[in-house]
Amino acid sequence: MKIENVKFGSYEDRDVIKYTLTNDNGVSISVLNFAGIWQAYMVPNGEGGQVNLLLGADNIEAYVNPNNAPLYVGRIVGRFGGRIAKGQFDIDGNSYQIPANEGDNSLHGGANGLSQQFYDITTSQDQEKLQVILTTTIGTAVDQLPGNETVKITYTLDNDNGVTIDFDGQTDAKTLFNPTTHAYWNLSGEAKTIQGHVLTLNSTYHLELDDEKIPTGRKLPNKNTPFDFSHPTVMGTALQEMQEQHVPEGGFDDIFVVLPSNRLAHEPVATLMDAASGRKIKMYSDRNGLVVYTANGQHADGFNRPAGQWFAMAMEGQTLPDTPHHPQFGDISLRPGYPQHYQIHYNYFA
Ligand code: FUC
Repeated sequence: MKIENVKFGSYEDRDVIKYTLTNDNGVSISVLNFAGIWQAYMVPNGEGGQVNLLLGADNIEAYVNPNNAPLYVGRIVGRFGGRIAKGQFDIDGNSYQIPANEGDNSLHGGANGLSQQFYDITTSQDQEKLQVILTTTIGTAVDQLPGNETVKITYTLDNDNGVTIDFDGQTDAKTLFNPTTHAYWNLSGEAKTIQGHVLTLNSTYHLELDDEKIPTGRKLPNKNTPFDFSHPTVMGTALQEMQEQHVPEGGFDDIFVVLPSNRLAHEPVATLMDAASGRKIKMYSDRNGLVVYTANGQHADGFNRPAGQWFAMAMEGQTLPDTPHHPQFGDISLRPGYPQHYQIHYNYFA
């Protein structure tokens, strides 16, 4: 087991540092102090080498290139993931207005959210696991949201090759907290898209969205649609069905209602397998939403998969978006004195 760090470049006159945690099996994860980027999840490739299960780049320029930055590759997204209609929300009868950064709406924590921040880093290890702990305090002057919110993101790699991301938030004034990871998966490790991946979701419904991708409030049944991943389903087939239905996105950018993983019934929200290699990830999340985004029509250069649509897919575990306007979806308010904790966990199988 070991923890190493190396300079990964610089951005905004600050050093970007890459932390690499390696377990007793030689499996490693790498995380950056900028944006909490999860840069690598390296596992044996079965041929004596290693493969990165994640879309990643080996230099910071690829991530911050203005063409690529809107993909949020590997970043921690917050204070909220997804869209808040018109940047407007109420907490306990008080109204708040935050700036729009996508049309009239606020997306992924706004223009200067957690995905744009540097974090302070500590590390720790014991016999079973290694951790890199990222903390920052984000306030109104930075991202225009109310409250000074202290956020702690903990990446843990264990000796079973599993990865856990813990999200902790606390605040000095009422605000929002619905963070997620924008990691993109491509388990193939080759010049391939995710069309050969097989996806299973613990989901019966997805959200109806308007043409700005804001939930209408209706839940639509997945059954008999390309959204039915209740049984292992080849992504290429589902994507082709989406294209036949002429969805404007040309793939998935959709919000699934999932059964949260909990202690009593610890079922994954998602299982993703690369059929050719047999590599498989089981994803556990304690929240009721999962955004599946297949990087449609994206031509992002500089990453470890050839630029092009469907070169990787994000699975964003979060509370269903736009809860301020759809209280039945949940509550992402964060109140002083009531710290909040969320967790996403991945098991790896080969
Ligand atoms: C998902 C999508 C968005 C956006 C982003 C990179 O959360 O819902 O449309 O493109 O990822």
